[in-house]
Amino acid sequence: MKMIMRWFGEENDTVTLQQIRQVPNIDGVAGALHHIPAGEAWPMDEILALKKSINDAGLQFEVVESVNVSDAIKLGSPERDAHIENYKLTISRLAEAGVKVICYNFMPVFDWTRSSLDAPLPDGSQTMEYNESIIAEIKPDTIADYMLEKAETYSLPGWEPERMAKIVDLFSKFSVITEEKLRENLKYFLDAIMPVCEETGVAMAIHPDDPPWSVFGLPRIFKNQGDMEAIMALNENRMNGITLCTGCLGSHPDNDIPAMIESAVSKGKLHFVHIRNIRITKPRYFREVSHFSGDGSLDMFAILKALYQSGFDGYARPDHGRMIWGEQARPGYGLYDRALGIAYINGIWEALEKG
Ligand code: DNO
Ligand code: MN
Repeated sequence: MKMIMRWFGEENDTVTLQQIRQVPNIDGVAGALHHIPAGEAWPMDEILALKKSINDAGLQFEVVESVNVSDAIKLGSPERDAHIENYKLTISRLAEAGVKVICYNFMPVFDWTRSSLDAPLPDGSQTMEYNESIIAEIKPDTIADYMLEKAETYSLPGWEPERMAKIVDLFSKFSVITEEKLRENLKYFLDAIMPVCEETGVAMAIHPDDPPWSVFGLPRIFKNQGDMEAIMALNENRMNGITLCTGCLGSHPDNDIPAMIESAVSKGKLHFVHIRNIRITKPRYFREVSHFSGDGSLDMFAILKALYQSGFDGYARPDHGRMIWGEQARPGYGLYDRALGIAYINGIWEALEKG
């Protein structure tokens, strides 16, 4: 298992590569060209510049998170073929730069959804929280207003001000897309890109829907093991694989994370793992907590044991962390709590290896 951290780039991250380099057992970072809109091809010179800055800090650049999939591809609208051609170009260019895994998601309109980005925990730290009763209040026809009102303090990925005008339009377009149709559109995308992945050795790793149930009435197709199996079966190629996010899938108590790990690894399709713990206090209400099993609802030892025993040899990263010790960073992505998470994972892993 290769340990990495997500890094948003010099301009977008409060954490430096030099700091990341000092985390024990760190191999590299998952990076991305965040300013390139979904649907466009990533320029080779910019990919190489990103690689160089990462390599110069003594770190590997083998995972990209994310090359975002455009709304046209998710909707299956006419521009999708042009966007897929661009995606294929990006895959080949990333392969040339030494990238092995691309993490992406197929969630309509938004990436992960939370009701608060800085909920207080009893220990005085801040964390992200999901409270269904707040989310349920937000209806598709009022969501743009809600986002504008919150824009100053509360900006989730996908909630960028420049997207707001498009949001209402996107909601109406996705309102006619069933889960079955969305899955078909994912298959269309995968079938088109798999030959390039096969040829270049780049694995695609889809991230589950976060939270793993429908929000704002939008269709969701990666919520549980059944969905995961269906996605892996959409295209048999081993390069059509999974990012297993423990905190995301684990926020639904029915999801058996060790079983999902075993299944995906046995098919050679687990390429990337996001490791994080959450505490569920009532259905559809959870808070992100430290990685320590005792702090949350997930048994981190059982999860790591499943990875170890199944012979997982892909990439792993701590997912979100709490904001601790007065750190100011983008929600979920401070240095301190994620570094603590890695140290904890390292300890469990060493114990597993040494029996
Ligand atoms: C949350 C994060 C996600 C992830 C994207 C992948 O759990 O891991 O924001 O990066 O969904 O495309
Ligand atoms: Mn994740």
